[in-house]
Amino acid sequence: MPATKFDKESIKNTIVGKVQRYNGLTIEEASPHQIYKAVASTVRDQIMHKMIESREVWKKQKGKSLYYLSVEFLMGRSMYCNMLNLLSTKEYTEALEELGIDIKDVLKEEPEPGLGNGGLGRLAACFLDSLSCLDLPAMGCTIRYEYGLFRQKIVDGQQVEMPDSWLDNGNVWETAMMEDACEVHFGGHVDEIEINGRQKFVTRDYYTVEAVPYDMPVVGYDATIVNPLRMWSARSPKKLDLNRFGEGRYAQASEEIELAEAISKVLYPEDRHYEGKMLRLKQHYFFTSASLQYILKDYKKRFGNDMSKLPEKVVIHINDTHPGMAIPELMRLLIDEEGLGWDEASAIVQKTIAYTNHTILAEALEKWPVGMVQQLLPRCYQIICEMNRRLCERLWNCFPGDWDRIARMAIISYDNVHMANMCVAMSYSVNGVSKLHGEILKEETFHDFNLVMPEKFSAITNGITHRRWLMSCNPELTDLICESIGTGWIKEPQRLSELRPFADDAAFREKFGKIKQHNKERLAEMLKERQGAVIDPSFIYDVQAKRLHEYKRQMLNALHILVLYNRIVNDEHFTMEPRVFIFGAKASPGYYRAKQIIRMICALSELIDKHPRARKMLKVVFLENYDVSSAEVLIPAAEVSEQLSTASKEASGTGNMKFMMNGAVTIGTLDGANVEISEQVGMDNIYIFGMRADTVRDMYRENNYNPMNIFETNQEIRLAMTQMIDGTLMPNNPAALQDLYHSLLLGSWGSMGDSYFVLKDFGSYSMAQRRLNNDYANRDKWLKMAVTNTAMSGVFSSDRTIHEYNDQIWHLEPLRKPEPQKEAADA
Ligand code: 4GP
Repeated sequence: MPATKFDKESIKNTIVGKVQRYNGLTIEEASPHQIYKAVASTVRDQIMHKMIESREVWKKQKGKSLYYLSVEFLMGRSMYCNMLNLLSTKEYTEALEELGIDIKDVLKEEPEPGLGNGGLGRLAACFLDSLSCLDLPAMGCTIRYEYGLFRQKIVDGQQVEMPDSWLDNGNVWETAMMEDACEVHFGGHVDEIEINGRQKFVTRDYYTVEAVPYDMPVVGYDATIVNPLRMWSARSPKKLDLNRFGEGRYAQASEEIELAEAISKVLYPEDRHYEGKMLRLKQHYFFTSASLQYILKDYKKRFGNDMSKLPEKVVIHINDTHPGMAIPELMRLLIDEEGLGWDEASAIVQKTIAYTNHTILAEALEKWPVGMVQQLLPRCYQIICEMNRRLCERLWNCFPGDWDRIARMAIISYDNVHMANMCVAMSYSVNGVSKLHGEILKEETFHDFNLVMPEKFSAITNGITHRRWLMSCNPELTDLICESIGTGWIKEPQRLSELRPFADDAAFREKFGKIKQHNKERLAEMLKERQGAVIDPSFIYDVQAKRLHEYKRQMLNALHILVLYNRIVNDEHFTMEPRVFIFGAKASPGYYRAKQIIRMICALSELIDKHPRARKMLKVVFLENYDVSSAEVLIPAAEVSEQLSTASKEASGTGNMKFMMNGAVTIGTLDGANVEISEQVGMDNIYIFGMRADTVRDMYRENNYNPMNIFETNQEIRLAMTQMIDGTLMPNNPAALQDLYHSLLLGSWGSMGDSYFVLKDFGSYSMAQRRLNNDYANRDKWLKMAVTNTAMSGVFSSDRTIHEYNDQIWHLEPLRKPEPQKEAADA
């Protein structure tokens, strides 16, 4: 077996050799990017050795495998985490040092794959890391988007979207797996024919798109296994049309190619128009169909043609409903290609597919117009209709005559295919992502299903990989923890709790505080370098970093900052601990109000900077293009973590866990995983405010909330809100924030205004902020809280999450390296 650990000398020689061979240069002549490529491909060589080893064991063990289907995998840069997981950071750092290169300069050269948007995509990436670390065999499946999401620029205080061409210089980590390329068919019509007395369905006149897989290895920390992330790329089977080209019709000559390849261009294409919506449906079907074809091909190669054993060897997990077409597609493949009957196929599907829900927001519960599904996927549509018919028949027996309820639960109703209903009805497991979210799914979102099939429902709280979100992004804190409690926590993260007594140790607290200060300086440098923003590292670093959405209530934070500004400006005796509020957030390109909130934050920043007294105590920075790499610098520097969602709306949150692990103290509502964070650290080590989930539910039900009452009676709120539209915030365009202003006061079409209760929760938030400000002034008290947060964060490692998924849902056997003697005996 080849060596899987490279020593310093061989690393040096390999890097020098690669620069020579690839670029014909010496190491001194090579550019930083050329050096990055040489280093990355050296790491990759090391991984490939491991991969061969891992595949051998996997083949012999013949166990069950997981396929984790997700439209997003927000992986972040790979190089440093790969070195870390190979236990080789020291060797690489020293080898580079001896070559006269600072590893930090090399790491910066790696482009970040932007194959995700938010929580759901980053969760998928953390899961892959933990799966590999726990030696569980799995493959992530997604689309190889050429442009990912978008790069955010702030121009004149507004978000501008730019294409994110992360593949421009190639991707060192991926390998094209041409032998697994396959065809995906769209459109056409279905003919029913009889062959040997059996009814068969054949689709004709379809068009084909080729799916080409690219695999990226995911190494586990000190583990045997290397799991692949498989990214499917769309390619047209058509070649250039030479006739058209010859006629000078150059654009038309490659038109069809472009159309097919549009499928893997961008993540979440704009879907306000028919074409965009259609493209999304194509994307979803494209990668689920390709993945399923591969899964069945591989299963048959390993276990033969008996499909009844599929659920024993394969579990397909769908990360929210986007890959939900896996359900009719697996039915199609089993019936049309493998010759199974409906009942047999349906029983297999219902034992193979598991589903996680990530949101209860009504607008995020996916549905597709019937006509669109029928046109694009005619055979799947037939299958969906039959699934729906059988489901409704079953429901009719449970709820005779209750048409309304049956319509709510049906897969097809009111001319739409309801993906969540299909996923719940046809998978064997439905899970929520925190305790609270699990309860809400059972009691509200899927209440009716829970009456009929309660055994399917569970809640497994999300987690984050502590390798990336502590060890890699906060090496100094990692060293301090290891010095204090040893290294056992690395493999058993819950043992971080051994750190808790150190909260009372003054010397430890001081070291902890120094590291935070150092991380704050590092962030200040990054902000200066990236966008010229200057922040003072002696200020409190208060961070709200997450997607921009009304329910996450960046608006509550912004309004509160404006109130603080007014207090400073209007009361010469008012003082506070100086604080910089840092926001990081991308707004979906079509989400007007979210973009307005970004405008408001940027305007706030300018307003404060202009005021000589205010800027001594307050600062607002909008971090451009918040992504995994910037999060890795931002999070270790944060002291306050803002988790402000309207209770019941944030399914879990995972940013909250990352901040906590790095010693930030949370100010938040009892929503999602904040509830469990508060249970871990205790109410003395967190600032909880605002309405609880059940109160929010009652408020929606009663529908008699009137934000105007608060506006009229609370002078501070009234002043701040008026400043949104009177030219104070937007001197050049006072009307710019009018819609935002109105949304907080007036509802439309009979709904109430301020539908996320910003004004309602303001008072309680402001009081919690006051307490926080006073506590921060007491350094000992504050550091105790910070240390306690880190100490109690181990339970939020995704290793715990993956253990729970495996025990409750997947039942995979970890891959075990064969004993050396046993291997000899086998040979
Ligand atoms: C997110 C949820 O909003 C977040 O609360 C949760 O932590 C995360 O999934 C992972 O479970 N949802 C999405 C989405 O990202 O696109 O629905």
